[in-house]
Amino acid sequence: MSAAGEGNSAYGRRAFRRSKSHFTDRITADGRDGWPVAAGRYRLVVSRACPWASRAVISRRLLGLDASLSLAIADPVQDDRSWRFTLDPDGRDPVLGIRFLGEAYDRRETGYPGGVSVPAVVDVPTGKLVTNDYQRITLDFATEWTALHREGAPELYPERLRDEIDEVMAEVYEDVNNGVYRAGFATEQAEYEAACSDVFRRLEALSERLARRRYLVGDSITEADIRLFTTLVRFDAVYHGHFKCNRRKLTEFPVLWAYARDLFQTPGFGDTVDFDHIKRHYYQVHTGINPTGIVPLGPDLSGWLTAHHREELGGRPFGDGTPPGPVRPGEEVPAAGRP
Ligand SMILES: N[C@@H](CCC(=O)N[C@@H](CS)C(=O)NCC(=O)O)C(=O)O
Repeated sequence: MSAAGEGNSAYGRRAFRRSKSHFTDRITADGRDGWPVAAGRYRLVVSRACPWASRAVISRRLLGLDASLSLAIADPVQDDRSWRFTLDPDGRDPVLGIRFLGEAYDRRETGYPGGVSVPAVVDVPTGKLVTNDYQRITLDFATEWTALHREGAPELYPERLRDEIDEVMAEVYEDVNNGVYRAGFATEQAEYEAACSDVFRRLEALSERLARRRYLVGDSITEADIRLFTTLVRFDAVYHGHFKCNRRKLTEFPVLWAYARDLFQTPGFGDTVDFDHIKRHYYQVHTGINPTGIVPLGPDLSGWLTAHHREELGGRPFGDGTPPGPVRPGEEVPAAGRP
């Protein structure tokens, strides 16, 4: 299994370190890296299991980029050639014509020794990978792809709130998004305990922050909420058991659980989540921490659809904008993955 970053400490005895994205070209309005924003030119390759890729799936939908940036969904279970298109007819991505995402990496740089990761944006005409820079992709969707935003698209990274959004996202990244991985892939007791404590200390602080405000920054959904959501939605399904972040479940944090349900029930969030892909990926792929590959039956997902009452805090989910329309035909999450 070539698990970029993730696999390292699952098999060795080194502290978990997330690898940096190697391909960091940006797709911009002015095309300064050679990749101008253009309708129909690029393909976003994701796994619905992956929290970093799921950010991109959510913002693409909230911003209406689904009309101009097509979506490839990889099999949640990689093989030794990494992400593959075995969910598609003949095991080939119908647009790129490839069987493995690694083929797009090879077209970009022959013999690249690093791992193949999602999210990835691929240039359709040449079949070359453009970027796998998961920290940058969604910020560029919000700020560079504006010409292709739908009418009523929300402002996910508004200039006036950027400092605060960046500050919140940095803490969420360190202790929550990546904190659960540090705990899950720890190979020393002390390393695990430190990471697990960071996770729960930060979740407590976020609970306090969200007790009286509907969203993390300002009164509308921003990139910060997307990034916290993608970890929270996986918490009880995989991080609590598989990654041993089990001091409390998400459902035992009243504020965070209501916040997560509120977002889940907001168009563009829950309709992108596939719990089946999430569970199968984590439990079957990380054989270093789950050697049997057995996927647990739980947890019960029905709570995701229950009332959250967060609207009583006010807030305007889409600011001056509007919710996105229905999921595009062919991109619906199969019943097996939904609550
Ligand atoms: N470290 C990744 C960040 C994204 C990431 O870790 N994605 C995971 C999936 S959640 C991945 O594709 N890992 C490679 C693998 O599992 O083969 C990068 O270098 O861009």
